Amino acid sequence: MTAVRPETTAQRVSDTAFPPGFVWGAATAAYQVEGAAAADGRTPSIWDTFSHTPGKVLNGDTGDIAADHYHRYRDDVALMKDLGLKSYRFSVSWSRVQPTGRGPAVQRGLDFYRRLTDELLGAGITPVATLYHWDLPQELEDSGGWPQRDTAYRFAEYADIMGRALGDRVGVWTTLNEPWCSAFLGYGSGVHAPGRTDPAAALRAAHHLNLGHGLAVGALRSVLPNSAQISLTLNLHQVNPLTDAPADVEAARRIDAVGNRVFTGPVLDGDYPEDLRADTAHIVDWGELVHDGDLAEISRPIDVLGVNYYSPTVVSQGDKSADNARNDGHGASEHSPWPGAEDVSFHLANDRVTAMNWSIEPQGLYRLLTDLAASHPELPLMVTENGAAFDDYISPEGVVNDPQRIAYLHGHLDAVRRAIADGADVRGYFLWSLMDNFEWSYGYSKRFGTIYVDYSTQRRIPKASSGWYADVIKRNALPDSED
Ligand code: BGP
Repeated sequence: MTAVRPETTAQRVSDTAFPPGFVWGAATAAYQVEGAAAADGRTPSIWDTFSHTPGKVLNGDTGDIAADHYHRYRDDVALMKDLGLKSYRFSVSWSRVQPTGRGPAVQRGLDFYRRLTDELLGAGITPVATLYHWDLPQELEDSGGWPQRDTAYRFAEYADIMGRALGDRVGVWTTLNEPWCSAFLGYGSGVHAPGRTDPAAALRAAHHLNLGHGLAVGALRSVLPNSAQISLTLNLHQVNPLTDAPADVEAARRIDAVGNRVFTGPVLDGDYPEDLRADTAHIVDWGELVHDGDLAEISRPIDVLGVNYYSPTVVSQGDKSADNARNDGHGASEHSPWPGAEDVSFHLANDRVTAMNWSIEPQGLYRLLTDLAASHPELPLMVTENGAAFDDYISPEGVVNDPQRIAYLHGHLDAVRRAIADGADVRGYFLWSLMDNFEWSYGYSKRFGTIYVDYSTQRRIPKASSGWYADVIKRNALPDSED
């Protein structure tokens, strides 16, 4: 029997509404959407090399053409305007603006981002620029990549170039997107570019990504106006032990250390956690890796923390099941992306899964946001990615119905709203993704967009979730469940 809750209209509104000025956005990343891989002086990044290496990406897909956003950005901005987006989060292709990763910038590359941001501003959409979404210039990888300390200094130089080039029109900046993936999938499990499988290199990469972030914050602060907002986006793992058994709780601690606190420790709290150093002392010499002064650079204050969330992480100790790699959600490899926690097992949180086989659990996002608010109450938060892949297709009537995505977004936006109501300072939400795109090692097989892309014609078809999201944006509130 369903109980009728005695609610007033005012309570019902506050049960669905977001704070005034809440930032409604959508996100993409350069290599996933731009295409034009060799246009206007761009040189290969590690993702060009990796995707052109047989066997690395499903079906041999590459980002050579992708969604051709490089040429179609005007039409795409018009679609964003139709959606009513307040903000668009994109990333800059480093090798498009500084092909060798060193030295002077290429004007034609910078001009693309000038045109894109002008178009956005003209449409009343606030640009949010991410400097690094995994696409290191290949030349820098050839010199050692992120495990090499110099790469952090090269990144700061590139940040300086971008700050000078776009600082007059971009007010919100993110240094790195999901450095966990860059370090541990790129250099640990090898399922991402550059595909190395060396746990020591992965930990070294993590430190140099942190250092690059800190140096880039310094570089950006010195060239941007005081009003600029600078952030870092992390894919924090919302870790839960499978049972209360001490061994499972210990497994959760280890994954939290090498999945989360390896970044939040130095960036937000000024040091690497002792337990992380101890767990990985047999893999890397932290005393040699972390130089005097590094932690002061890395912990420079940021204005907002970007949080990407898709699914929770459930772990247990031992009992290594065959599903281990698949269930950690990060792709199958014989090599673990979890240095010092290689024997931890991963489990689905429930069997309601997306096309990525990631459990759908909105409460994980609520917990992540409220836990961050409790541990770092002064730090504003922004959900910089959330969304889901489903097997979308064009119906005979020519439309794309994606009710599962609508349900996913509704559940997760409600989790954000509840976190705000319970005191978390969440400033905005960016749907991943604006449009279908190159989903890394899954190629074009996974569709995350709220806009469908027919890759054979590059035709864009807004999915049903687009209309739903546009309505949420317009009302600044979720629909009542009976809507
Ligand atoms: C983004 C990618 C997306 C998607 C997501 C998954 O930054 O660009 O395409 O893969 O991360 O994140 P995670 O692997 O952390 O769950």
